[in-house]
Amino acid sequence: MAKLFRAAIMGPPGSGKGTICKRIAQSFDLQYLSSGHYLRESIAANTEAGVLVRSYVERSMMVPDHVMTRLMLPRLEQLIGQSWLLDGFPRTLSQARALNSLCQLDLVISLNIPYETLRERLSNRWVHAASGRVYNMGFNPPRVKGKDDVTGEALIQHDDDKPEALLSRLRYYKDVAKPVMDLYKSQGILHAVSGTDTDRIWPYINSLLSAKMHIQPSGAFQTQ
Ligand code: G5P
Repeated sequence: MAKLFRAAIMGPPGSGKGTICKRIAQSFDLQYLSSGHYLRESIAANTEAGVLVRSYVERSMMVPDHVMTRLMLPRLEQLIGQSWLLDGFPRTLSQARALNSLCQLDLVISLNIPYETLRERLSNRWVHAASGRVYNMGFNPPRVKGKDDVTGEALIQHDDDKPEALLSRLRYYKDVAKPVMDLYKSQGILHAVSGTDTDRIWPYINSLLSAKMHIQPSGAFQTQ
């Protein structure tokens, strides 16, 4: 019977987690769960939890651990018996411990991208506010400048993608991520990947995952 494979991607804002996760999910047929996506979904639903979440996300602050675990763990519980890939969760030691109590990860990829690259990418990032679709004026520009490809609505730029805000976000990310990475290092499942281009990092990640999984002709896969 195919063994389950569970992985997570960690990395600072703008490191390309979302871009790489979409490629992994497509190439390896994994269920893909993005914490940012679920947060935006709860904001759009305008529930009590969504209003609380909005107050953090709008200020580029980390959403409290108990809110995050309540958002993510039930979704993972529904995927018992399936393989999946997490983007943006866990981000803190408390979230990692909560996840550990539910299941053990097989692989954690940490994206190590230089600050200058992050700054340049995020200052070129434009988003479609309603859907969360992300564009980059150099890497993946919209078909029509300033407009969302699907709806044609105007794209916006986040205030927190400005250099001053970005520097403090990155410092904060480093502080909270370190103990999480130490935990996964001690479990022998952490792989750090460094580089400046997603297209150059991708072949390495592709080989790493191929080495960890054995893809069957049907599209099912096994851990080695
Ligand atoms: P998110 O949505 O998880 P972030 O801030 O962690 O947001 P972000 O900024 O969306 O992550 P990313 O997913 O790492 O970045 O990167 P991406 O979107 O794929 O790529 C960034 C840009 O670079 C895009 O424009 C892309 O096209 C471009 N790009 C990619 N590769 C290349 C390349 O090779 N070259 C070039 N030139 N461009 C490239 O979370 C949102 C908020 O929710 C909260 C936090 O407040 C967070 O800020 N949150 C949590 N809070 C607490 N705990 C958690 N677990 C939380 N998860 C989310």
